[in-house]
Amino acid sequence: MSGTAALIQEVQSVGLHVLDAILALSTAQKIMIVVALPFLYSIVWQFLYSLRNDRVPLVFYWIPWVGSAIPYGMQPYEFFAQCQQKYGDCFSFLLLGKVMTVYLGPKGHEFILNAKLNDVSAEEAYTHLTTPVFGKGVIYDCPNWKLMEQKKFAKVALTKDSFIKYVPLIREEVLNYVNSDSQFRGNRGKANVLKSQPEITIFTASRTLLGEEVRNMLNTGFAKLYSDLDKGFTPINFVFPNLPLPSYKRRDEAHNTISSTYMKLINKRKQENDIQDRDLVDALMKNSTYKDGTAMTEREIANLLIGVLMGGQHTSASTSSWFLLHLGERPDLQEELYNEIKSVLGDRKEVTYEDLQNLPLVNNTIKETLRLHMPLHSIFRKVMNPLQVPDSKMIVPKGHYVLVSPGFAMTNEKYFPNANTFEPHRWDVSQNAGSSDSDTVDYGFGTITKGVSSPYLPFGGGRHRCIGEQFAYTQLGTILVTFIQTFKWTSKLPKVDYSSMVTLPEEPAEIEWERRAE
Ligand code: X2N
Ligand code: HEM
Repeated sequence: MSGTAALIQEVQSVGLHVLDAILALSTAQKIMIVVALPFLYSIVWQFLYSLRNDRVPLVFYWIPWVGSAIPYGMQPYEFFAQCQQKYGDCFSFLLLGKVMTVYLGPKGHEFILNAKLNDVSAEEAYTHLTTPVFGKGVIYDCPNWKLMEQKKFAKVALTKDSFIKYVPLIREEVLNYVNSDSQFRGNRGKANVLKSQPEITIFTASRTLLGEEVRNMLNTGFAKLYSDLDKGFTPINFVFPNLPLPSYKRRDEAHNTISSTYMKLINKRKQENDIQDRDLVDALMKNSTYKDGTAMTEREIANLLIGVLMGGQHTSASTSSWFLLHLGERPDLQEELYNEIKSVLGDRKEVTYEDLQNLPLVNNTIKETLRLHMPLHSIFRKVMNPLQVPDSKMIVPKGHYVLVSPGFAMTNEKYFPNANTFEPHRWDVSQNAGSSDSDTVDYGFGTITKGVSSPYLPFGGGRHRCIGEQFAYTQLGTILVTFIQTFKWTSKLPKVDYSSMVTLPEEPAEIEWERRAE
């Protein structure tokens, strides 16, 4: 390293001479230099960095601080593929002042999702984004062990017994929506899925997880608060957590009002001694005392409710938008789904949780949608201790970030033949068969598979693995069945918008629907 140090000194001494020359220049020339300096510095810095063999190769960039934000932000998977060609599976890039080390493929999944708790931190990576939205004391505003317990507390409302109760409620909400919303008037028409799916998602999730009281508030001005809070949960907030802008102020106000409203609900149920097993509110009121004996406060329970609902909202709305748009291009699949549903339900229209377990094409449609459109295209951790890249001399230093992208592997020919074709039947044979790693582990919220080297990880893996998978499948399955029972539709598949929190379809994202004859 002394060679590098000497080089730096040399550059510095040259710099001093240059400074003298600069002072003799005209103002216009001086301004030019002030502008050019950061560029020069960044190029020199990148050159020196490239000489180090203990560092992961860094993708070259022209614009200081911004780095590779534009190619990454516009087309992350294409950007990753280009980097992979040049550097292999492991490379670093600069994203708005943060050095991100990517490791593509199953080895990367293992490296990052199963990294040691002491070495990487999710809360350090996400808290600036999530804490203003969810609030204090929960998810990424608390030590990891508390998150593990919060996931355990929440899972009580995400069991088979709960889902049996949720399915009819979800169906009722969907039917109510498609029979009353202006986009679904008459016997045929057009609907923007970027409007309908977020609404259907919030109605169904609120009705099931938060209960009837909160669901009914959404018919009032309360819905505007969700929209304000939502606008504070974007990549812009990830980069700039706090700016003196109206949208940030509205985010904070919306958070406070929603949080207080949930607390009032908790208090009301407490006072009326009305604590049952209806929803997540009941579940958390009954069971939210940490193993060290401290109980979650009412404010923290309210914030956990906000966080869980917000997470499920974006991911699920994106997924149902995408399956509607893909199926719009595949009327043959809609008929196949219709026949599958008919053959299992017979003359009955009311789908049940048990029915959903007997509808493989419904579930494979969701599975295939998640393969092509994993809602979270990037998962981050902040590096807390120097981290060695396996089987190499490369060290990711403290303060950098690691980024894992299962969605990249999930859309890659190497793992999925005809990777870009939407084909739910590709999953027909392998229904849970050949699950080679039966090794399990429990980080505190139930047993999950230990290995994360599968290329297919829409719900992540390791200690931060999703707890919402079964809820999502139940919610999405019921929405899909109800749509297939009610409509036939066509659509043209839009491009992907990667600049949102989740991978969304670009506008216009429309389906042309027609009601099925009774
Ligand atoms: C300006 C294009 O757009 O060049 F929510 F209880 C709740 C996930 C955090 C993703 C951050 C950056 C994109 C820059 C584009 C809960 C259900 C969770 C799990 C650059 C020019 C939250 C930030 C997205 C950076 C991409 C994940 C979610 N299950 N929900 N340039 O958090 O789980 C939860 C968990 C994050 C991101 C980005 C740009 C539990 C541009 C043009 C523009 N990302 N992103 N969840 N970019 N440009 C969640 C984990 C956690
Ligand atoms: C974590 C995906 C729905 C709650 C995660 C992670 C992924 C994910 C990839 C890991 C994040 C990381 O490692 O940083 C999805 C997808 C969904 C979905 C694709 C729907 C299709 C839901 C729902 C809920 C939920 C409906 C709640 C009911 C959570 C929670 C975590 C999580 C609590 C744990 C966060 C952590 O431990 O850091 N999800 N999710 N998710 N998800 Fe989901």
